[in-house]
Amino acid sequence: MTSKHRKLAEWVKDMARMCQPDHIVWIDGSEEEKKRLEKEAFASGELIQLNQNKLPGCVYHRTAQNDVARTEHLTFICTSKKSDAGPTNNWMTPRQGYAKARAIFKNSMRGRTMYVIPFSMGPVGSPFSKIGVELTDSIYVVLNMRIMTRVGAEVLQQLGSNGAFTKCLHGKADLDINRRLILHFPEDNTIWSVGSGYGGNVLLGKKCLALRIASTMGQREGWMAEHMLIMGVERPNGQIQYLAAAFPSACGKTNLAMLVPPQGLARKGYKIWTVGDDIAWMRIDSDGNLWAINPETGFFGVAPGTNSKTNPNAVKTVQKNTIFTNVLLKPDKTVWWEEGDGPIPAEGLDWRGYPWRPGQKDENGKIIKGAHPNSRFTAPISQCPTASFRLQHHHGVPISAIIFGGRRARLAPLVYEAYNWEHGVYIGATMASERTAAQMGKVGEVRRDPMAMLPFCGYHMGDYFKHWLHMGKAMKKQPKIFHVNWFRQDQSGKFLWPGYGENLRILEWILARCENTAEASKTPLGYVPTLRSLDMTGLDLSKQNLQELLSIDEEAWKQEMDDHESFFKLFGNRLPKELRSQLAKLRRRFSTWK
Ligand code: GTP
Ligand code: SPV
Ligand code: MN
Repeated sequence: MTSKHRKLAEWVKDMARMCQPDHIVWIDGSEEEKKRLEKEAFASGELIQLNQNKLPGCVYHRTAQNDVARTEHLTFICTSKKSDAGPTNNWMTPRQGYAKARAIFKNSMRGRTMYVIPFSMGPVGSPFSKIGVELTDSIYVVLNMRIMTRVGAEVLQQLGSNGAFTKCLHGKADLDINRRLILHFPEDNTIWSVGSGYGGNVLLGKKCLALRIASTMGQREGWMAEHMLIMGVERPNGQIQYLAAAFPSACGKTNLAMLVPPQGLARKGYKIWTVGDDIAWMRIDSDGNLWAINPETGFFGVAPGTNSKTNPNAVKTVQKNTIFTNVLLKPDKTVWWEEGDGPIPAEGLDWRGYPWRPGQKDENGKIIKGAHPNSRFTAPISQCPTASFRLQHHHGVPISAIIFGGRRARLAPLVYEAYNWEHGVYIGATMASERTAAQMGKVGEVRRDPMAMLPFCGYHMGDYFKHWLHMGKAMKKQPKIFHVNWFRQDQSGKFLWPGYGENLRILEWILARCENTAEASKTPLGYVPTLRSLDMTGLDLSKQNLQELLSIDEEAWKQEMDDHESFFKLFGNRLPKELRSQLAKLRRRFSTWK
């Protein structure tokens, strides 16, 4: 396979001249190709074939030990002007970026093959969709991209002889963290990633293109690229309402997107439809409303904590054709992870490849985990029992509500509703969450993560807030905006809310609010459910706990508002005045409360 696209062919040649691969192979997306690549990777040890009776089509991969999560400190937005990257991004000039990375890429593919992956984010040919071409020297990346995106001949055909595409270059080089860079060049529609083999750093269609680069395109072209799940909730009358929800990494998007209704609500006959679990591209359609697609075709989900109780649909999804990364390998060539299904295995090889037994401790007395906390599965959405029938739909689904949320052990109530779009943008802009294992750094530290986009917004975040306000004004009917917190804890550090499937009780309230049929009380934060407005049938939760979950601690919020204020200072005069005025309104509501 080659291309009649002259610029594409030239670019591939240029990159090959720099990286010096022994071979160049164009990816066509065929089954035969998959078998061939797997066989090669089994032989080299890049992949291990799993038990084909128990896990047909599944493979296993380990990354380097220092390469298990996104490295935000090595991720850069390379623009001519620093102010275009803004205060929340690492910045270099394009010149610096290319020069630094070129030195690492140079000759780095000697003895290796360079794969050329034409891919489409979004259904091929949809008005939402964007095309990219990723060059990589990793079979693992090729096999992941084949699951996560639409690849191959069909995409090349759509590209034609001079279509636009994002130039994505990835090389493992020597996997040295000191020679690792994830660079974005929005002015050139280009991404260069070198020195890593971890998902979010190397599957360039995902965070790099579909969020960082796409967010800049969205700002320019009048649409939105967001770190959001998309799901539909169907009622027995057949009516489906769709929600989009932005939670930071490892805060529950995959779980919510495919939730199973709890026993107590079974009589109501809800059915859940999963459209996406990580990324939403949203635009205003000809009806004036907000519509969304999931540009991906697979899940790259967190493994630990996934089991038949917490997420039965994910468990069913990963029984075949799945790539497991950094989980525990059992002697029978099946896999396991902490809080996974089945008995804790008596032995296995841990994510680093070392012999492992339960309870084993390291030299500091800490329990050694079998699976890395950020170990992941890559699986096709089409295998999910709740996969939406609209996944291939070129116009996506209409969005009724947008939900923000994060991990806040103390502060944020279980759910509240914004007074209007502008207030909702304020809630999104001031979101915060405790850090998880999905990014390198100290786990548990609270950080502001506006719209869950802190690591993913490809331009000045002040302008990003402005874009949100602008989009709201351009819509005929704005979705309502909510904030949720599944992670509130009691004094002893136990979660107050059972979460997972039970979250449907909160979604039910949210959807009823969208139709003005649920009760709420006015608070300084927004509308909060009255105790009787939530259906708690079959849930063993004391009234006292529910009250605590919905409570607002005025003193703590005073501190929080001061924090919002100092966070806003970061954006200087590029902070939209509407957000400053929302903060003043919030302060005023607190001062006249009770
Ligand atoms: P990324 O793929 O990193 O963007 O993460 P995500 O937002 O899709 O998070 P995911 O659904 O994978 O959940 C991450 C972790 O949070 C898992 O360990 C889950 O078990 C846990 N989790 C998810 N939902 C809930 C919930 O409702 N309550 C509690 N307590 N934990 C949850
Ligand atoms: C996240 O960290 O938000 C993820 C996983 O979804 S990764 O693709 O690695 O970024
Ligand atoms: Mn994510």
